[in-house]
Amino acid sequence: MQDAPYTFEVPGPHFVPSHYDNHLERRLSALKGQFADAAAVEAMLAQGDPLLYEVYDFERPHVPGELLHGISIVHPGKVGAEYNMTKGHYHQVLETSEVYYCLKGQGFMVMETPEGEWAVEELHPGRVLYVLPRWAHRTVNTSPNEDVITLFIYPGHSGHDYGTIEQQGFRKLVLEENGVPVIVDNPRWQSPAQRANA
Ligand code: S6P
Ligand code: ZN
Repeated sequence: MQDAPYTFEVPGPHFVPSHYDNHLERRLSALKGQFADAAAVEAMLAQGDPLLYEVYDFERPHVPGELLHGISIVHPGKVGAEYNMTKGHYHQVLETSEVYYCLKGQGFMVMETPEGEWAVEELHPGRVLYVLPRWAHRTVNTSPNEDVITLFIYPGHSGHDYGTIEQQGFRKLVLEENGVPVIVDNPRWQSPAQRANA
């Protein structure tokens, strides 16, 4: 871990940081239950386990006052009709936010709150997205053959809650229909009231 102010470069076209501490790779098998088309997941896994996205980040203490930061790279592709995407998560400390700056590609950030509000914002190079506290977030790559690359920054004590999204996914899915992205309801999703009565 650095003990003096530091800089790094993110040179195009690949935007891999000039140095970093951690490199995470997430493959389809890690998102198995997240894609709507289970048969398409199984058919793809029978042929291998494609790399969906990568994260490069810097080691900083997980405490208030620090800002965790790095580069997220979501590769293009689809699972059935659904575009490649990240797992998505709430922050464990719900009242923490995040800034994303899109460096490359076309995609969406799919977001929702525990109360069932939802939002989908487009990502394109040069666009900054502020994810408010309480909003779960997932990056989706709708580019035909380009990575979606973002710089992210969030508070050191945020933590991650993946379980809530793993259980039922996001309220909205991003699918390809007639060659264009469409936002549709996720049939697996339940409202807070439905969940309470389940
Ligand atoms: C962390 C931040 C990003 C994601 C990354 C991968 O709070 O939102 O660094 O970790 O985009 O997504 P995920 O959902 O697998 O963590
Ligand atoms: Zn986050």
